[in-house]
Amino acid sequence: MTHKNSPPLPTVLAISGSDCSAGAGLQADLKTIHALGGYALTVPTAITAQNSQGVSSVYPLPAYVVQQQLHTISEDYDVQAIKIGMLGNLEILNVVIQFLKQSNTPHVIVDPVLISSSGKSLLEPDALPKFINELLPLATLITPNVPEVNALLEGGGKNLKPPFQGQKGEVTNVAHTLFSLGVNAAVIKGGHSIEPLATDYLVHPSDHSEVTVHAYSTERINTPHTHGTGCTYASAIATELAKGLSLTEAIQQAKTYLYATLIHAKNAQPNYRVLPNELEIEGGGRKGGLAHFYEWQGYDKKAQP
Ligand code: PXL
Repeated sequence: MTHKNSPPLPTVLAISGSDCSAGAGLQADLKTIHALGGYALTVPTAITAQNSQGVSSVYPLPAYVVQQQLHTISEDYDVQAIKIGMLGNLEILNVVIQFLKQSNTPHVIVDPVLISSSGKSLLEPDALPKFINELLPLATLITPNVPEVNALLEGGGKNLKPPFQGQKGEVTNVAHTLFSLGVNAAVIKGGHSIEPLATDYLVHPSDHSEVTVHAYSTERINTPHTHGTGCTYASAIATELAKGLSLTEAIQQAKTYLYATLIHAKNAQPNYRVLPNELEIEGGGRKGGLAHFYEWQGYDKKAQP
């Protein structure tokens, strides 16, 4: 009997830290990649203890445990895109660099997460020079926010004065500086910028050392539930690239997905305990995760944050 298989799913390898609250990190990667129709392979680099109010501790895994996972996966799977988030320390960074050097995966997206929004270090500072000089050039695309752009430029000895604020007029100069550090292409995210819209700028080099800039804008969404937006965005871009979309189309699709997951986030929260400050601060000061499966779970489609 012949059995016709469906085509395989676009296969994305996510290398990042575990977030036990499932808002950010590897769990956000896994949800995003599957919600968008891909298959996620998941290699944790670290275990974090965290909830919607912040990260309390970070435990990087032994580097050989990361290396073994990458080796075993690459023996069996043909990966179309790799998404890299939290790496934790220098030993794990070294393992990932060695892995990328012998991999032929066409799309490598690095989300340069250096510190969590609650202030915990997600990459030990002694790993930053190697992260900049050796990992970034192996990425086909990086996805820094405004503080991360400044941290990368400073770590690479190219800090701008005044620092980058995320405005359109600054983007070309910032792009040239990132390219001088070996960056191949970047989505500079506008979530933390001072512009009225949330505008992200894709920058990549074109002929005659010019910079090509594409802008992607949405209105800013007023919601406290933004935990995992960076992880989700980078994973969504990786999945769309794994499907075969062009870079500009993949970013547009990912931006549209991210917007929908933010708009519906209020209606996709777990049961929280009632805390003493609950009555004073709306949401109890919590920063919950996104509505990754907003299309499937019968959320109120008209609900606004
Ligand atoms: O959003 C950055 C990030 C990435 N990876 C892990 C995290 C966080 C932020 O909390 O916990 C594991």
